Amino acid sequence: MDLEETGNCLADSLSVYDGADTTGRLLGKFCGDELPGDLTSSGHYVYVVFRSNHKRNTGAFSLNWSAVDSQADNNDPTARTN
Ligand SMILES: [Ca+2]
Repeated sequence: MDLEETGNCLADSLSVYDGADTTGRLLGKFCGDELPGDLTSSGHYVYVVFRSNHKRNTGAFSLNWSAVDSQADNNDPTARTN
């Protein structure tokens, strides 16, 4: 990840939402070159928004994703019956 870094990522940013659009919960908004930690969605949708302004081009970003078994992460026995 290498995006222009500004306060509050107002210039260039990568925003990740937990859902199928921007009405989902914001999991994080990122810029600069510091890698965010792992992000986990609550369901099978993640919405990613990349914004860039006309000033100062930097590198780029890439991302990897993988599916997790939600039941393996959930020790609540009542949730397993759903
Ligand atoms: Ca820029």
